[in-house]
Amino acid sequence: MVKPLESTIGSMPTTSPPVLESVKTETATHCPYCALQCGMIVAAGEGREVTITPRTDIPANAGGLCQKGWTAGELLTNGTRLTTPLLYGEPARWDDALDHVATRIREIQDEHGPDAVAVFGGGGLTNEKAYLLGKFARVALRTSQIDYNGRFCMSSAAAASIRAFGMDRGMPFPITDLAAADAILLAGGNMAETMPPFVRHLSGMRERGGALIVADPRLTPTAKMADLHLQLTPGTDLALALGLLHVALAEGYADDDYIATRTAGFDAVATSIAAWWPERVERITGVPVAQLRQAVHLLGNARRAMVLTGRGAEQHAKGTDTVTAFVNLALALGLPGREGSGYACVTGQGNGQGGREHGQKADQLPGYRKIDDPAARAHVASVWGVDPADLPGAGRSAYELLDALGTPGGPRALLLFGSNPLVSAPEAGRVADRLAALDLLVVSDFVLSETAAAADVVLPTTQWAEESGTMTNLEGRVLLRREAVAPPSGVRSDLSILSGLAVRLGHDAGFPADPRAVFEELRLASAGGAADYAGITYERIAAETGVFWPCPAEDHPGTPRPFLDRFATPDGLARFTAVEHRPPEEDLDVEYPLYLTTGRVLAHYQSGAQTRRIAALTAASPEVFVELHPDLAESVGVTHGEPLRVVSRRGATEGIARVTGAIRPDTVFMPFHWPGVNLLTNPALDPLSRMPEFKVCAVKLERVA
Ligand SMILES: Nc1nc2c(c(=O)[nH]1)N[C@H]1C(S)=C(S)[C@@H](COP(=O)(O)OP(=O)(O)OC[C@H]3O[C@@H](n4cnc5c(=O)[nH]c(N)nc54)[C@H](O)[C@@H]3O)O[C@H]1N2
Ligand SMILES: Nc1nc2c(c(=O)[nH]1)N[C@H]1C(S)=C(S)[C@@H](COP(=O)(O)OP(=O)(O)OC[C@H]3O[C@@H](n4cnc5c(=O)[nH]c(N)nc54)[C@H](O)[C@@H]3O)O[C@H]1N2
Ligand code: SF4
Ligand SMILES: [Mo]
Repeated sequence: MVKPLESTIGSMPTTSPPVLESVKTETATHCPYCALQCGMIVAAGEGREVTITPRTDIPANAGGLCQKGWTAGELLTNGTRLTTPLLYGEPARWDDALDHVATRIREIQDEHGPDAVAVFGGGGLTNEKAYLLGKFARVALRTSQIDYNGRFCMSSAAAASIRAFGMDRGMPFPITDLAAADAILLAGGNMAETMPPFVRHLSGMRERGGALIVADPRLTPTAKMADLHLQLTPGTDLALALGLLHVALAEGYADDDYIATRTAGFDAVATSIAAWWPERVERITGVPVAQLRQAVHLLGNARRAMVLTGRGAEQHAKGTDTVTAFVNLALALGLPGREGSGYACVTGQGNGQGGREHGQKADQLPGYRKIDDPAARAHVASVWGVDPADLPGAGRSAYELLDALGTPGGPRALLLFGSNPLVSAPEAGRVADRLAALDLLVVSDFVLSETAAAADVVLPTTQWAEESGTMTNLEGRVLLRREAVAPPSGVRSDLSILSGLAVRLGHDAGFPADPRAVFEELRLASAGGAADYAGITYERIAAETGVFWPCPAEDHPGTPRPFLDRFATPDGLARFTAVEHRPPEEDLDVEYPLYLTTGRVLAHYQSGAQTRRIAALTAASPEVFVELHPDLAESVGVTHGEPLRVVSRRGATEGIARVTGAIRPDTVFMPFHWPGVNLLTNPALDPLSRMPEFKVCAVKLERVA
């Protein structure tokens, strides 16, 4: 038994599934989790049990999956799955739940105005959902108050890419280019745990003799693979990048022809870099001068080189300037826009790239258009059949939105799709207070996440393998996620929820629940924008294993490497921008003498809402831990495996001490997959991207009696 859509998977090699008692339907689709969007085949039989095998036709994973991917099927059958709407904690009928939400929205907006209702989305939502959510906010709610968790993810890299290249295609080349490079500098990424199949591209490069340089305060599994590990102090990447550029210029590695013909603004940066001599950079970053030089030699002597950033470098109140400094280095070496070389941000969430393009951002309309651009408003309004003057303007960024909830003048209702901010937002204790101050909190989810548990109305939704839609992976390749099993009875898709609410708010048309219909409209709305999907169809995606945007017409091949001839700036030149290093927003002092940095472990995903419900993953990684150096452990008087309290100015939490020489003695690391860690983090925001400072704040340690 083969589903109709299967006839369109083209050259996909059908790997034979394990011997099965009954005939299974095989569906070629993608992983529910991260931005690598590994291709997988989901084989489903009579019940809802599925077997997952990796696809070999998707270059990003080429036959690989990580533990989260292999075990993703459990999400479908998990006993913790939501199947009934909850109205103030009680099971409710769908009509009653949706009627209640619509009535309360009307009442709240009548009393306080359209902006009293806010929407929060997620980078895990399909393009169709992200698009319809943005349209729902602007057209059905007429609110400006919409933003999403991508603000917490790659927004600094996005802002820096737009500043330098005029466009934000996180990785502006196919991922397979990595293996052909001769040197790669990875600042603040731990792909061996966050995207394990990505590692094959890095090791492919190393097997060819290429060099990997990793900047991380911890000797991570990724840093262990590296030829050179720069174990910098948290929050000092900006100084590091300035120092590398200083050495590169001083030692004659600047690509003068490239700088002259493909860039603007170099002179100001060259002047600003003069004071960043290596000894000064060593003092700030802790990276020895010899290693700074070695890194520059490896990059500068490479025929093809790449500079990559991950969240470690980006999630800072100076994240945009930090990425800009790395981009300046890449530009000086002549890398971006050259085949086989370049700068890339390694995007995180499943649809982290597509989710930032189609209008769930506070300042954005579909196609990566700016909401304050009159031409963009006119185009999108015409697709939506509304008056451009009726479209709201820009709203608050994610943290500012959460922080304003229930305050005088702030939103009084929040509709949340695809995020668990009670666990994942900075200074989460404050966010909990703000959510509690709302008149109405509505959460759509398929599990009772911490945030859903605090909601007035919970709407149980379909998940990855139970619905179709497009996802744009970290390369900018638009992929098709296909329905592989029928959803359990009682749940509705996010699109159907939006559609049902829109009808109740007086919009009988314009909010289809069918993903394909939404995608057809998205194509029109994005046409002519930076992220142009006009030429992409579900059939093409299936036949071509994905299409790279921009793709303005059906006979256009798509754009794997958008910057080869020119950058997306008005004059086609990339921009250097002079930036200055500054210390973390909250630096060390006598009372809080240690840096806390946060991040991920292999077995868990994000707030843990999904992976903490999967037995194999909780067995692999059962509890929150505090990674600390043996010297520090000794001075605190704690041994490996003992509980430990970590305290910041904003809150306190506990974890099990994990004593290891792999971390700097002045730094502790905690994963944020469990509630508690974000009680500590600092919500200081980057002035441009509004990214919070997740990666560095000051803490002290206390023994637990
Ligand atoms: N297993 C797993 N995989 C995931 C996810 C997950 O939750 N779990 N989430 C996905 C998402 S949304 C994202 S955004 C990506 C994130 O992918 P990564 O960016 O690889 O993940 P992080 O662990 O947040 O941070 C990477 C590294 O930054 C280091 N770091 C901390 N502070 C600093 C600093 O100041 N400077 C530098 N240079 N490094 C620092 C940390 O030690 C850590 O090893 O992963 C995706 N993949
Ligand atoms: N301290 C610290 N905090 C961080 C970070 C860090 O490095 N350190 N990283 C930040 C980053 S990079 C990110 S991306 C955020 C992520 O943090 P969150 O935004 O909380 O992301 P998830 O945990 O993936 O939450 C997604 C929720 O939506 C549900 N869900 C998944 N798919 C769908 C869907 O299609 N529809 C609906 N309705 N629901 C869905 C899931 O079950 C889950 O409950 O965390 C940020 N917070
Ligand atoms: S690397 Fe990411 S996309 Fe691939 S299997 Fe793991 S979680 Fe899924
Ligand atoms: Mo992320």
